Order: sequence, then structure tokens, then C-alpha cells
Amino acid sequence: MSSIDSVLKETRLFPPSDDFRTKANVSGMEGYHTLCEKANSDYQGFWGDLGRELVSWRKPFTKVLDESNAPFFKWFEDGEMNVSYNCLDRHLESKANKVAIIFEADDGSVSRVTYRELYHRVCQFANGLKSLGVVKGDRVVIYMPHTVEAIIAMQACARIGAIHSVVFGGFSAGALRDRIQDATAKIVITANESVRGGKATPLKAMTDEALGIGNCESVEKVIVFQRTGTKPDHWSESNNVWWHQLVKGLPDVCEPEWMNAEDPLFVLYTSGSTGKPKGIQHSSAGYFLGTQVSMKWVFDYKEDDVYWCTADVGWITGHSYIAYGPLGIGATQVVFEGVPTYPDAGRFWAMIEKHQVTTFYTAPTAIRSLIKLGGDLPKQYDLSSLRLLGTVGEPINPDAWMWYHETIGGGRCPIVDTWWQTETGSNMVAPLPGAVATKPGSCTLPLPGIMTAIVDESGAPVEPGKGGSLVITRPFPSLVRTIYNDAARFKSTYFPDEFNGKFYLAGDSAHYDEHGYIWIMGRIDDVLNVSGHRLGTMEIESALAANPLVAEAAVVGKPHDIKGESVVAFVVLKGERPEGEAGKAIAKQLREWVAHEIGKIAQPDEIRFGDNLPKTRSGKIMRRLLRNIAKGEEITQDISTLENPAILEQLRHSAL
Ligand code: 6R9
Repeated sequence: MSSIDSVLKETRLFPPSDDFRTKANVSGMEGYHTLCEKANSDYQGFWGDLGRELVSWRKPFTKVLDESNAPFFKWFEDGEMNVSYNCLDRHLESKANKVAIIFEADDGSVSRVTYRELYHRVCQFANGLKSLGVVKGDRVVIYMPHTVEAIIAMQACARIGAIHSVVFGGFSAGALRDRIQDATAKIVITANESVRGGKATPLKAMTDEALGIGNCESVEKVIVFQRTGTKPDHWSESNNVWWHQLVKGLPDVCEPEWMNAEDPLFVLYTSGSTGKPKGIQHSSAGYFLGTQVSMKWVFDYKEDDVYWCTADVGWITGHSYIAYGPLGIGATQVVFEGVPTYPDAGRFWAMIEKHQVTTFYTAPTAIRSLIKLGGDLPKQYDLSSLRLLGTVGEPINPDAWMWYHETIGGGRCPIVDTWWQTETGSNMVAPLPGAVATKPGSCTLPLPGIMTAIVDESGAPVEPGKGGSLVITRPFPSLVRTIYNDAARFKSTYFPDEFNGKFYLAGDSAHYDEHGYIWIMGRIDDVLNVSGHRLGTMEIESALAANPLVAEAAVVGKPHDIKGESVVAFVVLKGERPEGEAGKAIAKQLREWVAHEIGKIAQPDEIRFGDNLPKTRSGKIMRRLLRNIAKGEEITQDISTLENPAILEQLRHSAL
């Protein structure tokens, strides 16, 4: 049964236990409905109250929402605050000695940082950035291993009003270069190496390579955190500075830069349906408020929680639910540098036991791979500290959900399946765990104050059971403000004319079930979701097409048991179509090429060669047909518009 069929038939319902419900921050459906009603009847009052309750202001706002220049919405626009102040300084009075971060390194060594220590380290590094001439509004690219220092670097930027742009450490030099260039970054912060699963990656050398490609003249300095003992091969006395030398002797206090609520906090690049990644630009106050509301409602934050989100700070989940959300609310969190399978597939479970984790937030792809590698392994660990589980990044199939519920959660922990996006900044659709009964595979109901709809092409709401496009009908505080340097693209991508610019178009298809629960069915655009990572098919196609051997390439997704989707590339070479061993050798070369151009996460799992690609008479590649071929399906649809139908037969037999 395909996963779509199986989720359509899912009827199991899991209400919260009485115990969980009674203690929850939002208790029972009455609690949920009360909040929703308030949001419905007084939208601005609802968000205004939350803004005052959960954000500490330097200068309080008097206006909540300005819609006059839609879709460029402004929230709390005359207020002033600082996100780093909200994550650090405001905790110093009551919990300076509380552990903010329990850091477990790849090799298993553990260190702890209190809120006071984190505050001083952030201040000192902020002073380091200032000493290099970084001022409010400058862009700083962070290309770091998943360590405490990556969080310090982000917080230090926030403190002085610099706009950070974190690039995931798994991206290649080419991808890093594109992002540095688009952001015209003044500073790059990196490390000599990152270490994951016992393997080192030379981030400094890759940064040098990125800068060497050219057109990165904006970069004045590269700050290098010394993660391991290895010396970088190349060192420039004028352009490189060690992190530890930069901060030596600098004061460990630093007055925050008071920011307007709407000043940008960061830009994070994500894949879209065209070749060039989009710089998603978030605000300071609205974004931060979204993280705080969801920490309180969805993660049901309690003072004695030990919270662990397994994402990397290179993705939005790591921004909102590691670098900002938990620190803003004053939580103790685990930060883990390594991978779930090293030294073995019990690593997560061992860490939950060791650190007495109460709240665990991970991705379906990790769950599926850990089931495969050792479904019984968790039984060897004491997981009784857990009280709440979460997932993010892609739909979770009911089988994996049930395993997570029973084997990890011992049947007692609610699972919050959180639907949201880089663009939305914080959770949008997710069960409030003490209120909403969960169903395996559904992200359930929108958060109070988030106005979702599922609509057809004309913008009219669809009936339960019918698929449509998921949209958000009112602006909300943590919504993306613009695409960096491309306001026109922002408008046409997210507030398209087809809906009269009225809705935020998420780009996902979804349907309601008979209880009004939302089921996400996948992307409606050319975006793939591979192991929870968003990849643009066009991005991979342009990387392939840039190889001197390649004439043309088309990339499609194919369902995959563990990764959710895998990448299949159909390639036409400039020379002869290769077969057998020759084909395998070129395929290997092209896979390495893509790893080098974008990063390993974008490598095609399968490459097939053809003399041509199936195209319409107007020259459009018919990806639908390629998807059928990749899945090994019969082609039943109309192919009369196809210019070259014979190619289908060749491609069908093109598996190497
Ligand atoms: C947070 C994050 C966003 C896309 C989104 C959707 C998919 C995320 C999901 C989910 C089903 C969930 N997605 N969470 N699909 N259920 N709980 O992942 O951001 O990397 O921007 O990806 O991921 O397709 O549109 P991002």
C-alpha cells in the first residue's frame, strides 16, 4: 500500500492522558478553542497580548499589525528589542546558573554551559565582531560545525544587529560561494574542521575554495574556530583570524544593539522551484515571538525540562528550535554534534538516557533509518525520562509513527507532528499536546492564530477528503518578510496573482479528513524532500548541466523507504549514450560532480542516460513521464503532445 493510501485510511486517535492534559500549558480542547476564539474575534489583540507576554521590549510597541503595503506586512513596527537580550540577559536575574546547553561532541565528551557563561561568551564574541568593523545590517555567513560556538556566533550577530546567514556544513564550496555572493557577506565564520561520525571535513579549506572561485570581494575576514588540532593547509595573515585570538582580552559584556521589531534578524537560503536558492529574510520581533509561542504551546515547555532537538543549526529547525526558541524561553537543551548512527544506531537512545531528556524533537527520516538499523535497540535503554516527542520535515508514515509512539514514547508521550517551513519561521500546524488528540500521520490542527485553508485552483475551499493547496489566509508574526534582494520574487512566489495576492501559498498539497485534521501530501512544485532536506530539482539539473560532458538533464523524485524521496536524474550526454560499465563510470563521475557543486545531500541516487528526454512540441520536458519511468510504472496518460514518444521505451530500459 502506498503511504498516501494508508494515511487516507488512518482512523486511530490518541488523546492526551489525563495526567499530561492536567499539567499542560494549554489544557484540553476547551483551552485550545478559547485561544482560537480569541484569535478569531480580535486578531490584533490576540497577537498583541502574546507579543507583550513573551517578548521583552526596550521600547514597547503601540501598533500590532500594518497591512497597508501587503504582502510586505509589518508587526509591532514601532517597538524596539533585541533577540539576544531576550535569549540571555533577561534570564540572568532568575536563572544565571541554570544550564543552557549540554553539549555532547561527536566523540561522546560532554560539556555544560550555564546561561551566565553563554551570555559572557556571546558578548565577548560580539565584541570580536565589532573589533573587525561589523556593524548593524552587515551580513555574516556562518559555515560551522554543529557546536556551541555556532550558536554563539548566531547570538553574537543578533546582539550587534548583524544579519547572519548560516550555511549548512554539508554544503559544498560552490554552494557556499553562491550564498556568500548573494548576501554580499562581510565576514565568514568557519572552523578548521567539522567532525561527524568520526569523519573530519575541512571547512576552512572549503571556505578558501569558495572564496577562490571569485566574486566574493565583499568578504573582509574569515574567522576560524579551532575545532580540532589539525592545522589548515593554507593561512592568510591578512584575511584569516583564529576565533580564540580574536576574542583574547576583549570585554565579556556588550550592550545589545536595540533593534526595530522589523529589522532583519537573519537570511537563510532554501530551495525553490527555480535554480537559484532563495534568501528567506526574517524579522527580529515577529520571528522571535513565533518561536516562543510554539515553545510554550507545542513543546509545552516546563522549567525542569531537558529539551533536545536533533536538527543542525544550518536548517530552519536548528534556528528556531535550537539557537533561538529554547534559549528565549530559558530551557536547558542538549546540543549534539554528531550523527544518530555513530558509534552505533543506539546513540540517540543512549543520549536520552544519559541526559534524562524529557522532550525529543527529530525527523521522520531519522526514525525510519533507526528502525531499520535496530528497531529493538531502544529496549536496551531507559527512556522513562521522556514526556513529549516531536517530528518535523516531512510527512511521517503511520508505521514509523506507531514505532515512535510505542518503542520510544512507551505509549505515554504525545507526538507533536509539526508542519511548518523555512518561510513560516515557526510551527504552523501541530497538535497542542495537552489538548488535541493525535492521529498517526496527520499534523492535525493549526495553532491558534494561524488561519489555514486548503483551496482549489480558483482559491475556493475544498471539501474534506479532496486534495488542494495549503494556504495561510492571514499574515502572522513569524512569516518571511521578503526574499533577500528580490522583493518581486517574494511576491510572485508566495502571494501569487492566481489567488489575487490574498493568500500565503505554502507550496504543499493537503486535505482535510472528516474531523477537520490536516494531512500533508507533498509539494506541489518542483521541490524534492530528501531525508527532510528541501532540494530544488532545477538546482540539481543546473549543477549537472554545468558538467562539460552533459548536454541536458532532468531530475525527478521517487518514493524511498527511508529518505522519503530519492533523486533520479535523466541525463543526455554531449557524446554517445553510454551503457554498462562505461555508463556506471560516468554516472559515478557525475554523482561526485553534484556533491562538489552542491553537496552530498543533493547527489542523485540513480542516474539514467538517454539519447534525449521526453519533450512536448513546445520543448518542455515532461517530468510526469520521467516520474512514471523512475518508479517503474506503466504510462497510461495521454502522450499525444509528446514530440518523441520513442524515447520512453529507451529510458524505460536505461537503468544501469
Ligand atoms: C521545517 C522545515 C518545508 C517543507 C514543507 C513540507 C515539508 C515540513 C512537515 C512537512 C509534512 C510535516 N514538511 N514539516 N510535511 N509534515 N510535519 O522542514 O522547513 O526545510 O523549509 O521544509 O517540508 O513539504 O513545505 P523546510
